[in-house]
Amino acid sequence: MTKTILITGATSGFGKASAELFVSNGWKLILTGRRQDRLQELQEQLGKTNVHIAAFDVRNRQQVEAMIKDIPKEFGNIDILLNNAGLALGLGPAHETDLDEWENMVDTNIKGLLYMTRLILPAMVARKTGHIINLGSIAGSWPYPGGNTYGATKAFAQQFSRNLRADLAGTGIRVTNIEPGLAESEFSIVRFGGDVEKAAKLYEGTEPLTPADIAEIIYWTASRPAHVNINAVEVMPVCQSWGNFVIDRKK
Ligand code: NDP
Ligand code: 8X3
Repeated sequence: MTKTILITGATSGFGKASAELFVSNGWKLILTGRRQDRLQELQEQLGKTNVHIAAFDVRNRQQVEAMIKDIPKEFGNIDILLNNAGLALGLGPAHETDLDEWENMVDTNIKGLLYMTRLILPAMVARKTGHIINLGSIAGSWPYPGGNTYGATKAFAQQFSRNLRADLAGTGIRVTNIEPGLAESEFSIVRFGGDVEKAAKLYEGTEPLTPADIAEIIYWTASRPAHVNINAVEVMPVCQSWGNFVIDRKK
């Protein structure tokens, strides 16, 4: 039977690359994000019969509830929820950041993920099959200057994924947390408030991960045999490692 994946944040980056990969492997897609025009383009590109689109904001619980109610019957059996929508805002030190930006990251990366998971899970448990795949980050395990709230939201995704596994023991539901490092998408453009040049500078002279790299890892975790649960995948580009710890040397 054709399987269905619901992807949050499908309008760009990892979500879009995952949509392209899953549909090419015969999956049906529910694609979401705030940018309706991009969702429509994707639907045109990937095929109307296999793709349902829904534009909404994951921070808005009522919109999430309405979206789930409106899923057409033929897309109703969701096999994978890919909780991918997320963002980082700013890279300043904690004492200088904008509190609204912190709140936005918490609302998107934590509360959005919670709304989606809590509302989709019961049907998976009832069917005794399903897979929740969350987008964490290396920032959820490893601190760096300016990572502050972003990293903490990804630590939430990591620990929530583990706790979900504990709750879901015996249900057949799988849970995976994907933890990428430096990857080039719209992520840094968003992080730097739309400053495309500043974002491009971050990747200068590096060979970052690509959205296609991450989509392949997501697809791999999803296509393991049903008795295999990949708990987490931490992945960096070869050019990145743990070399950025700050040492305050007294002169
Ligand atoms: P992009 O900025 O390219 O994509 C982010 C996606 O999230 C977009 O489709 C955006 O859609 C969606 N989104 C953001 N806010 C909301 C919201 N409030 N409601 C609904 N959708 C939203 O970034 P990436 O593809 O790189 O990032 C995807 C995930 O991976 C994020 O969770 C990110 O934190 C994580 N990640 C990214 C890394 C990187 O270096 N790129 C590394 C590790 C993790 P729209 O704007 O249309 O709403
Ligand atoms: C994004 C990767 O290293 O910028 O999650 O935090 S990093």
